[in-house]
Amino acid sequence: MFETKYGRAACFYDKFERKNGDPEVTTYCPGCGHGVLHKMIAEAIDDFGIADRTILLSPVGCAVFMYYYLDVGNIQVSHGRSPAVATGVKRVRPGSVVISYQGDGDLAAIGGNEILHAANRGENITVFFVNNGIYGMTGGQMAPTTPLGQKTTTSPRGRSFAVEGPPMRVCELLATLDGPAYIERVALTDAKNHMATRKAVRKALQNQIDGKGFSLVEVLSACPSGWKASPPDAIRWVEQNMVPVFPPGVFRDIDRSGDIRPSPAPAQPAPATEAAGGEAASAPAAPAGEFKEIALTLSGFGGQGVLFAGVSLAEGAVHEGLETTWIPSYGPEMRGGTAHCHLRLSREAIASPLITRPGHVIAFNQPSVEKFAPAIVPGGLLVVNSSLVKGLPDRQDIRVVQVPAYEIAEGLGNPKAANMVLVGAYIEVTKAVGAKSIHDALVEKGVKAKLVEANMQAIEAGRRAVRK
Ligand SMILES: Cc1ncc(C[n+]2csc(CCOP(=O)(O)OP(=O)(O)O)c2C)c(N)n1
Repeated sequence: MFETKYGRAACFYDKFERKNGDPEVTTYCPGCGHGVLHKMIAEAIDDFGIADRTILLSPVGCAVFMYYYLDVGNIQVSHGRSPAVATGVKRVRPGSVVISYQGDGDLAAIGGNEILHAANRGENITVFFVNNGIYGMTGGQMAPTTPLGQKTTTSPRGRSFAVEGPPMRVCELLATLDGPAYIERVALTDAKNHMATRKAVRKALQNQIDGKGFSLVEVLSACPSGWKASPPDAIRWVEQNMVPVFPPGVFRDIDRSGDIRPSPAPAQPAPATEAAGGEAASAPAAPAGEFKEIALTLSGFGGQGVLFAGVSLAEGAVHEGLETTWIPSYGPEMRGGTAHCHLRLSREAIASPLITRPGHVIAFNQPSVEKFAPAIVPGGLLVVNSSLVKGLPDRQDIRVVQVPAYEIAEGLGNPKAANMVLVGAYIEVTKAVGAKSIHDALVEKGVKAKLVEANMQAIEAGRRAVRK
């Protein structure tokens, strides 16, 4: 009458490929709750047929490598920031099923603020909160949820009300907010409670699919290694010491679909991007000026004016009404360290300011060529300061423009303006931004008239150099 099936949920990878790891086993210790919860989540994903639209946020903590196990969309988030990232992901991809998976250190300590506000906003996401009463991964420090009396590496005499304060009950706390739709606490102890956990996992995912709103399931879970107990003893410890402090139960179960943003039909797969490496970058083959988006990296050493060159281009682009991002990156040195900045100039909203494969690079010195030229997308552009750059990359698939920026700037009697010579050469080749826009933006920003004039002279000299 019944058929018993054994096997792994389909949304687990066949092999858990990772550096220095046995691909047949996970990173979890015997008796740990993480693996059991992963299994329940994976089975629910299979049964609901949502693997292709599930986006799983792996935490910092013992479950950090979740992306090695579940074959879904995976994002690894900074410690505690998962509810904020989940909010962003869900809002731009409302048809996806977004899972924030967090430990008690992650959710209740460093990420206390994020969870509180995501819950209060009633984000239509699913949060699985693994409460093992300690920081497992880092060796068993006290967490906000450590029960009174429990000895940890940072409360060696046992947690006391007077010194460390009492444990925090997250479900009860969040249930005081109006935002959440569903909050339940379960415990991975005996078979009955395993079944309750399985049911809660499914309900929390189904709620999101149905657009009912914020759902959180707290899972009381054993940490035999962190507690220095055998797996059976650790499970008994959950029953005897955690359950009385954190009673399982449903703290909220309502339908918030009328109050929150509607969840439309499943998101379509993202269209293929035009640049290599899967990154939206400039369309290098497009005629000058006819771009949809440019991903540009400027790089040199501190003191060369790399960041100001980037700012001038960015401000000019903003002046033209382009969507623009500018991210600087530099060492702590005042002079002589490395300095780069990454710009995106786009006719559409910019998905991410990060650039790993630039379409265009302006290299102010030789190390910048070594560092960034290999990453330029095929068909891209490399503008080099040939006053300093003698070795060019061995690439036939990009265009290289050499500009003796120092000599040109010296010819103007202003060697410091070599950076703007390179800007001039760049805009002449690409028509990315008009020289007048840069001029007007600098004036608007309150740059002194004399400086604006000197910069514009350098820009014009750079333009002339490449026209020749
Ligand atoms: C910003 C930051 N601070 C601290 C750490 C160190 N760290 C790594 S895991 C962890 C605690 C995780 O504990 P928990 O969320 O309870 O997860 P568990 O390992 O118990 O599953 C900490 C503090 C870090 N990686 N990043």
